[in-house]
Amino acid sequence: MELNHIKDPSVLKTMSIAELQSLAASIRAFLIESISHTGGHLSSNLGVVELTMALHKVFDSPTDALIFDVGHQGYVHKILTGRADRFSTLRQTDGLSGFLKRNESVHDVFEAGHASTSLAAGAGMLHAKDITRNDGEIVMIIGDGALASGMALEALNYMGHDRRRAPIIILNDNEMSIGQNIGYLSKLLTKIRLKRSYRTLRKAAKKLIPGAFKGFGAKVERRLKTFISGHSTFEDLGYQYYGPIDGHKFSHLLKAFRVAKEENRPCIVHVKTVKGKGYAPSELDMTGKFHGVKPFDIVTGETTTSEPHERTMSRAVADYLTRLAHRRNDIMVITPAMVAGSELDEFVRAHPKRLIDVGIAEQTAATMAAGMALSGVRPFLSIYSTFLQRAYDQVLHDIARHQADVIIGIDRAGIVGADGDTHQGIYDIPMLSHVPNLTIAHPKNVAELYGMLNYAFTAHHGPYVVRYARGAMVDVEDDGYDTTPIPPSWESLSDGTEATLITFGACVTAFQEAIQAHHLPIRLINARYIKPLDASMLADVDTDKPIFTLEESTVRGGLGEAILAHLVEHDKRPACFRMLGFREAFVPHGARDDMMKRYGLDVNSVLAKVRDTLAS
Ligand SMILES: Cc1ncc(C[n+]2csc(CCOP(=O)(O)OP(=O)(O)O)c2C)c(N)n1
Repeated sequence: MELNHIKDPSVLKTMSIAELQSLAASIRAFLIESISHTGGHLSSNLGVVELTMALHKVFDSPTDALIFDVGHQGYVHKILTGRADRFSTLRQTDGLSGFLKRNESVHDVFEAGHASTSLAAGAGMLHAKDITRNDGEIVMIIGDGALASGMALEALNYMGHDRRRAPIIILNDNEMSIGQNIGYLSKLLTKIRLKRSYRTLRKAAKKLIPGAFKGFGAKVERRLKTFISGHSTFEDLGYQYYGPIDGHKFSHLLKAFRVAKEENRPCIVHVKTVKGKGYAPSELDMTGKFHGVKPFDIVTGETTTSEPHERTMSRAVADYLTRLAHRRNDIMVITPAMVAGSELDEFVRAHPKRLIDVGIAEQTAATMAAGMALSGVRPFLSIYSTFLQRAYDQVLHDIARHQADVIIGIDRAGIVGADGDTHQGIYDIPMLSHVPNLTIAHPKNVAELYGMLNYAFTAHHGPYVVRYARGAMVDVEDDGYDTTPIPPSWESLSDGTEATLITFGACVTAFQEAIQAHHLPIRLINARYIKPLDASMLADVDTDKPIFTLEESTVRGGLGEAILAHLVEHDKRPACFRMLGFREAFVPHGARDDMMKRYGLDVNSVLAKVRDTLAS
């Protein structure tokens, strides 16, 4: 069947198992081929081909709401809901989103990007049914990684208590988060899977050796049973439990989903899938390399873009930490499930006991860092800007209030590109800049990053935040490691007298080059510390001439507002003050450069604005 011809999931309704299997094979081949060109979330989607098809066969979307947690595994759902023809534009500017989007399809009932929201969203939809009288089912599809997060566990606890409502939770258990899963819940799921094997074993043993489980055998069996008692945990929480089901066998999936549909109390269907199913490099991947991929060669599995060979800021941070941990034994790194994303694999190899991956648990990661710091260890909390949003209270209440010596490395600060609106790193400055005791830095390059880290680890007391962007930074190799510490201060990089431009990050160098090349009469200030402001440099800024601030962040609550407030408070009212950055908008997915241009924040657009102001 031509996948482009699928307009909606009704095509599945009359299909036989053989036809479903054949379509599943086509979908898998299509995913591998298409993602090899565009990049995207490969493994998670390959794992849920049969699962998603079976859901769409048994349930009637959108009357029945299918809520996909995160949404990164929603590609099969997209194909079945008429979007196969747009896959060549996946995650590109103005193209198909890599997550579910309500404006793409009526079948996308709830959007995400951050993990573990599906159960709470479903709980809300269940309550809404009391008023709307909508009688559709509410089906939540969540991975074993996401289920272990606090948000998911809270909603699991909440929904289990109400036996009048009938949420259907589909647990997609592939024993993996991005990389290997961690925590007790993953052990519990293993126990449950073992129980199934045990049942099969017991049946076989009874057939072969009558009386196998009498006397001493019975004792062994009792022991085994106590060990393998995982399933009752879900039952104890109030759910009818079905599983584990083979997630690649249509007959099993269809049967289980039909039973769940008839159930009139909370139920969980535990589906066992293989992450990356059908593509060997992806099936064998234990580190998360194929979870989210760049364009790749299908035969070798190797990336076809040059980017990975370049040195990223994440990599520079990881290299620094790896070397530092050789010198100092009080350094620990904490990450909430992002070892691969933040390129910490090398650190783990070098210092396996010094990295703690807490799973998708940003709040726990932040408070753990505080606890560690107050116990004499120097933790580096490595966290994406977007996911730090989950841990605002923990940063404020546990880290900052205690003046804990935690260094927070904010990865993916700024525009992130293909992941889009749910992942943009443009909210952490407003979120953190008003928090007492925090110092916030953002280097323009690797050398500056190392100078800041040297300062943070050797001279700074209290919490220290260092932000760095996604993408390649090729300026300095490891020899920058011993760079002189850079304490809070700004640097003035050109001495033009007609206007001042204050900014930070990688764009500083681009502006410096453009100002020099075009002999522009602009004073350029590198505000490498967003907090504290450099009061002595601000005292020296010419407020009779236009001042521009530029940040790859939201303007409200950002650096520009802080500078303006400071100047006004110090009786230096600027004649003309323009704050450039993102206004009230969620910035969609697409190439970073495209987005910067679209919002008028690229070097050329900014300099054009400065020129216009000077000319007027
Ligand atoms: C709050 C939050 N933290 C981290 C992530 C990054 N992330 C995306 S998918 C994923 C793993 C999810 O694992 P699982 O739920 O088991 O789904 P799978 O991909 O294995 O199917 C992680 C950590 C995220 N999206 N949201």
